[in-house]
Amino acid sequence: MPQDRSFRFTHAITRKPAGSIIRGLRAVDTGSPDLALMQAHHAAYIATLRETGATVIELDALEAYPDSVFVEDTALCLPSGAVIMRPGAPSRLGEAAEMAPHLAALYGDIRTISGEASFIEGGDILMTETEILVGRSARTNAAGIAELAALTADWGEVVREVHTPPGVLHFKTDCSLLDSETILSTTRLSASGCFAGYRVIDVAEGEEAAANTIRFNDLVLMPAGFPRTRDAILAAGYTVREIGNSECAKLDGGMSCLSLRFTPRA
Ligand code: CIR
Repeated sequence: MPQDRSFRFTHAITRKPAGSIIRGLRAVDTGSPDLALMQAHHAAYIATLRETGATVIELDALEAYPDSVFVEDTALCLPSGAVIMRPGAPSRLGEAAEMAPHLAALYGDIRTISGEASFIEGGDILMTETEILVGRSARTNAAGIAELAALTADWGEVVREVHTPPGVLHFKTDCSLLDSETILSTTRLSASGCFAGYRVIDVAEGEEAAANTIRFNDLVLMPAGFPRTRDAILAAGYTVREIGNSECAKLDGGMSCLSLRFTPRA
């Protein structure tokens, strides 16, 4: 396995938010997202990824899929190849096939979750240096996880099934990787013991929405507005960039959802 595979990347793929985002899925209606503000936040996010030296591919908006800005859910990019997901939200199922050709153009080996009863979304998957943690959720089921494990076994991947806290959209809504041994997590998730063996930094109480960050090369991108969690990450020695996330948050989206991050292998 390449060293630091879980946070050092040469490439990212993003997709422009569509005007149809106002019809995007959300657990609780906290108001309609402002497309212009979301576009400004999205541009800042992409500029920050580029600041690390990475190539960022920006795909066109897909009006037919309101949630398609959240590209992370469509695929899992690994050192040996990419796996096309099978989103559990019916309105998002078609997004995966839209992503496949873009990854096929960069990767030599593309595999696809295809079982009729298998559902799995990238937001439920946390790749570390040594394993792939997959949280069962309302979007990801045991059949999807088993199929991912079978598809990636010959790449040397070890898949471990864990649980997403009740009422939480995705596993990674509540956690993120900061480096090869460190995970930022809400206490409601880490209390399950699923991060035994890792160093865990706690998200400040009341700032649970700050748990979804990304470590991308030398930077940690986190949503703006969570000063106590930001200070905890800074105190641990990371370089932080705060990105506006108010509009994506209305749709339960955060830092990880907005990109696929990878180092392609021919
Ligand atoms: C959804 O419910 O599918 C979108 N509104 C939000 C998806 C967020 N994706 C992610 O956390 N990976």
